[in-house]
Amino acid sequence: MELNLCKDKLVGMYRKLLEIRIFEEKVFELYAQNLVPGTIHLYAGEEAVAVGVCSNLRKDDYITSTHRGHGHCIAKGAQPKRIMAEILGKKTGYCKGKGGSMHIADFSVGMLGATAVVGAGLPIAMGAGLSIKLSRTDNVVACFFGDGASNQGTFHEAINMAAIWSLPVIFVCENNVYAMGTRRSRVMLIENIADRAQAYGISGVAVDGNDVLAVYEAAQKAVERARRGEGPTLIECKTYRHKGHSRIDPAKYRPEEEVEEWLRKDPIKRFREKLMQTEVLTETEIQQVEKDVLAEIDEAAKFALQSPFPDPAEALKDVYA
Ligand SMILES: Cc1ncc(C[n+]2csc(CCOP(=O)(O)OP(=O)(O)O)c2C)c(N)n1
Ligand SMILES: [Mg+2]
Repeated sequence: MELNLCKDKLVGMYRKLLEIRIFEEKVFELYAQNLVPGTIHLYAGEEAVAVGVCSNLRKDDYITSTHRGHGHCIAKGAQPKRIMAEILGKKTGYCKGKGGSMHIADFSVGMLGATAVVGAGLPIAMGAGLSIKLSRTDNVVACFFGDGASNQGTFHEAINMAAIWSLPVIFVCENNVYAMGTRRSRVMLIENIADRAQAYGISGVAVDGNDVLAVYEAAQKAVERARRGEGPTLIECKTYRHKGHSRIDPAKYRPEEEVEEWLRKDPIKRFREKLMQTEVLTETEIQQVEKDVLAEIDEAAKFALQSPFPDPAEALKDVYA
């Protein structure tokens, strides 16, 4: 193993990767049974990004998320059963069933919120960074966003402001090749989104987003820099979503060979192989982790399915402030 990480840490990362994948598979299964009232954007295939970054964060650090947020929530320590309940529109969900998949937040673990508005997490992360700086703590905030979002004005404004004020923000671009059905190369001429960091005078690095240890290492440097008060970093993680953009998208715009190539680079398969090759885990231990995670997600789904829907009389409660 290139990185000097203890067995507990590595197994914890493997478990999180798997938790996200199995959670998303369960969401898809429930959606197919018509049990999901709103839309969903699945994170399967991109797990190494959320896990590689969040494994460097403390509970009192922050993250902001996107419309594709289930994986970010789980990686930062939010409870899968309450995320699942929210997705199913149940009273026990994070927003009492009124927000759905794209509005999940859990301030108790520093998860500041998913958002349906592409690029909206960037200025929120910048603001959180400013609050950390003014409070003089050594916390950091990691901001997840897509390749599409990096063409929004918020990307440029938030990064520039974080740069000039040297805020403790780690900007994490999840470049999954597409923004809905639009290929990245149709909407930007540069190869690496990370190169945009130069325009703001900060460090930028592009990494294999399907290699959890590569993401971990890049995030570790960025987090250390931010904690020392040396300002933001832009990390571009090259990755791919296994499913279509959202629940109704069969993703016919993607060439079959491209999908197959990325499936071969599956982040979980790769990490599992590495853990076995380096004798961190045996086949039996791997199977045990998988069994535990399957049971945990089954339990989460059961909890969500058995929970009641919110009372219609409370429809407007907690909605307006
Ligand atoms: C401001 C805004 N513009 C457009 C949309 C519609 N929309 C939803 S997701 C999406 C694509 C986002 O692509 P990317 O940032 O690459 O994230 P990905 O879905 O690939 O994770 C678009 C255009 C929106 N929700 N908000
Ligand atoms: Mg994208």
